[in-house]
Amino acid sequence: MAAQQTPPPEAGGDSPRRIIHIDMDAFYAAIEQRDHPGLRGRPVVVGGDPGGRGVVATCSYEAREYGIHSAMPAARARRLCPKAVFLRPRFDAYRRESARIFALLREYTSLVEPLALDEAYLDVSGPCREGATATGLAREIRARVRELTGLVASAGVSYNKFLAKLASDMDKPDGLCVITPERGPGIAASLPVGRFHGIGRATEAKLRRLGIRTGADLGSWTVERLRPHLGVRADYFHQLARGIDTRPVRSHRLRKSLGTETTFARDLHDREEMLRALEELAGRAGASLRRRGLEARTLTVKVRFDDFRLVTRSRRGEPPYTGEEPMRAALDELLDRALRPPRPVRLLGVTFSLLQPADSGDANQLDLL
Ligand code: DCP
Ligand code: MG
Repeated sequence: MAAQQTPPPEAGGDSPRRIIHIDMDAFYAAIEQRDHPGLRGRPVVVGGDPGGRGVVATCSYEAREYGIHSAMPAARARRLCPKAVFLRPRFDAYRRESARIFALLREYTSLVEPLALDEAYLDVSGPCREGATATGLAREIRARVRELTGLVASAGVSYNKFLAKLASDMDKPDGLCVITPERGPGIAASLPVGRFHGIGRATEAKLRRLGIRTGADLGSWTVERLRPHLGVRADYFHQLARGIDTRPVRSHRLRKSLGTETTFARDLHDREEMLRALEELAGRAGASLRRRGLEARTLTVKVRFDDFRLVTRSRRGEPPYTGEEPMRAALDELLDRALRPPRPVRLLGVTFSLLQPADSGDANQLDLL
């Protein structure tokens, strides 16, 4: 009942935390438009070769009006908007801007958690500055980022990470949105579960089959009933549905690996089909690698067979994997080594590990990670 909803009693005592989520607008594309004034106001797509099999890393908001978005094949983007300007990424420039932005964020608190080159959580619950509200700080950060870099940051302010990130997306681009403890539970309740942190397409489809579409639907189930469907994550999602998220902001989050996997509704028998699935998984994992400005020394393919036997096969990349390169040959080799002997497959996964900053050696970049 809405009338009975009180602000969530989150960990950390009676006073709610104050979290800011910063996310730069069209980050790579905005840097290109800033550095090449002729591109301002025009559809700009940054990514792979539209003549080949490249994908879109990001695009300017002008390009988004044509339906272009991240992770789409660049060839398709060009069909949607032939007059768009296609550029290859200049990672050095993006990393340099990122380092400057993070240095600025750290003036406000040491509790800065990077999520990507252009994205971070700040916990400003502590004594940041006498009398400053989190919203006031977010406003100031946005103004200073613009002054320092000529780029636009959107910000979300709330009492936890989940809602702060949601908020930064709400008024994008050039947005500042605040979700108060009074509004949080209602917003979480009305949210489609696909927007929840950690609920991907597969989980979303599974929940839909159970008749769960929104946070309110999810919250109306008990954790015990959800557990068979969501496993260990049932509690976490159940809390999100009520606007509760106790994850702390971690300033030194050292990632060891990055990967993604999927369990198929029906076992795969066809090798070509397996290879295509692996390519898709590698594409997604590669995008997270690029977003974080990382490269990986090792690529691992994970296969679970219909008899539940699990096999992993790895290989080293020389030079390291950046998430940019065609993966088919490497995946083909790993699949070959895993399928001995061949059997139907119920799960496939791709993981990048032994991560390092792309073109390492930059102290600021190491700091960012
Ligand atoms: N990126 C990428 N591949 C993806 C997604 C993103 O290479 N599949 C890169 C390019 C983006 C940067 O990471 O500029 C930041 O990602 P965001 O999701 O924050 O996207 P943008 O900053 O470009 O746009 P916005 O945040 O305004 O939606
Ligand atoms: Mg962004």
